[in-house]
Amino acid sequence: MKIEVWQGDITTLEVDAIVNAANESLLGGGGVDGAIHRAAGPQLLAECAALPELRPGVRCPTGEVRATAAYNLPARHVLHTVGPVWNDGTRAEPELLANCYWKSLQLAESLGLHSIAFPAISCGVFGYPLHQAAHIAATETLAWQRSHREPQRIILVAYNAATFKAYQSALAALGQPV
Ligand code: AR6
Repeated sequence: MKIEVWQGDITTLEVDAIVNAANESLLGGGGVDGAIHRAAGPQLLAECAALPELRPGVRCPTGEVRATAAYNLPARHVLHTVGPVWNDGTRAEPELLANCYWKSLQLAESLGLHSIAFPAISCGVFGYPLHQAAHIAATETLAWQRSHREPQRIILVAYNAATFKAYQSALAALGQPV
C-alpha cells in the first residue's frame, strides 16, 4: 500500500470522496472550493447552507470536517474541511492542519469509503508554507494507512509541479518508496 500522488484537477476524480479546502462558512470561495462548487452545481451550496451553524457564520470550525453529497461531480461525496490560515506557525497551525487530514480519514472510514483524494489544504489563499504542509499531509496519511484498513486508496492531489515534488519528497523522507 502506498499513498498516491497525482497532479491535476481534483474535480475530475472518480473516487468515493474528494476533500474540499473550504472556509468556516462552507458557503464557497475561490481556489479549489470554487472549482468544486462550480463542478458540483448549485445543489452543493444548498446542502452546505442547510448545515447547522455552530456560531453565526460558522458551519465547520477550523480543523473539523463535514460531509455532503457530490451532485454533478464524478466523486460520490465531498468532505469539506477547513485548514488553518498560516500566521507564524505558533497559533496551532500544524495541529489544526493535521486534524483536517486525520478527521477526514476518520469520517471517510465511518462512511465506509474506499478511496479519498485530498487537495493541498491551506496551501493557497491560506498561505501555509508548502514543504511544511506537505510534511503534515504525508505524516498523517501514512500514519493512517499503516494503522487502518480503509479508506485503502488515499490520493494527495497536487495542482502544480512544485506541490507534486513536495509530496514526493515528504513521502520519501518518511520511508515510502518512490
Ligand atoms: N484541483 C486540485 N487542487 C486545486 C484546484 C483544483 N481544481 N484548484 C486549486 N487547487 P486554496 P486554502 C490547489 O486557495 O489555501 C477558498 O476561497 C491550490 O493550488 O484553494 O485552504 C476557501 O473558500 C492549492 O495548492 O485553499 C477558503 O476561504 C490548494 O488547492 C480559502 O480559499 C489549496 O488552495 C482556503 O484556502
